[in-house]
Parts: sequence; structure tokens; C-alpha cells
Amino acid sequence: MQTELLKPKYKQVLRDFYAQLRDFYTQLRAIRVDQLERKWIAISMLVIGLFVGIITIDAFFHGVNPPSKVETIDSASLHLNKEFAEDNLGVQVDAKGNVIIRMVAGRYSFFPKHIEVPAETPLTFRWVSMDVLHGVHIPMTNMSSMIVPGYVAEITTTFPKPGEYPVLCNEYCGLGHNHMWSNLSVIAKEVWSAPVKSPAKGGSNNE
Ligand SMILES: [Cu+2]
Repeated sequence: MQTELLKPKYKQVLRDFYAQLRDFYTQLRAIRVDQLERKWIAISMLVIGLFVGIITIDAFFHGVNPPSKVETIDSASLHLNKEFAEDNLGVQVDAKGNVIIRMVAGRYSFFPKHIEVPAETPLTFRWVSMDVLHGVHIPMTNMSSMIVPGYVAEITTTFPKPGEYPVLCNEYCGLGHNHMWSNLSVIAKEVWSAPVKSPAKGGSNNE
């Protein structure tokens, strides 16, 4: 009974809305827009469309997603987790020759404290947090990501030039946040050699 009464009301609302839309369009058409301005509006729309298209194709066809919130992990038992156990952290080269770096962020450091990676080589970084939300930022490179507890943040990047880089936390994680950092040495490709067994124990950074 009630729905029967509401139906004409909805129809009226829709009709009003349509009328307003039509008015708005007529008003819009009446505005004099310069020919040049029209061109720029069209170019802007094209650029926006192009970007939305690229993002859509990358997301759905190439599987390009934000670095975090893709793979889950239990942050409370990282030490029991084979991949992120203390002995397994740091730089490793897998069977296919890919360089993989596993790092744990915890209040207030990144573990291991110091790593050495080759320049001009694709590096896959896998970051996890053992406690709260952290971030990782390596200035003057494109390495920047949140490290959300419960998720693995995986980023593949290449450092073009050898040098010393600080690894900084860029998400406020507590009172010691501003002391949370570690070192990354990018070494010339020819000089770098893969660690035989991950020497990283988190602490010593002397050669
Ligand atoms: Cu922090």
C-alpha cells in the first residue's frame, strides 16, 4: 500500500532532477568559452582519460598493485616464520639469480642494521613489521613504502649509482622514531659478491 503511494513521488523527484540537469546543460551551453580554452579543456580531459586508462590496464592486466596490503603475514610470530627468521634476513640470491632482501622493521630499527647491495641490478625488497606501523624511505631513491603489521611490503627497484644511503622510518612509531634508521651500501656491480650465507645478525656494521 505504502509503496504504491511512494511511486509517484519518486517519479516526480526523478523528473525534477532531469529537468534541473537539462537546465544546467542549457546554461552551460550558453556560456561563451573561447576556442583556445575549449582546446585546453579537451586536452586536460584526454590526459585524465589517458592516466585513468593506464592505471586500469596496469591494475587489471599487469597486476600492478600498491606495494603493501597484498601478502599477509603473522607479525607476532616472525621469529617462527621460516622466511623472516633472524638467520634468513638480509641479502640473498635465489636459485634463479634474483637478489632478494628481507628486512624486519621494529621499534626502533631496521634489521639487519647494515646491508650491501649491487648497483644497476634489480633488487626485490621484502619488508615486514614486527610490531606497529612503520614506513621505509631511502632518500634520493624511489624506495618509499608503508610497512603495515600483518602485511609484506614487496618492492622491486634498482639503484643506479654506488653510494651510502640511510634507510629511514617515515611513519611515526613511538618515542624513538627519530632514531629509527639503518644503512644501505650500494656497491659497484663488478665488486659486489653475494653473501655465502646471510651474515646479517642485526647489529654489527663493521667491515
Ligand atoms: Cu618510525
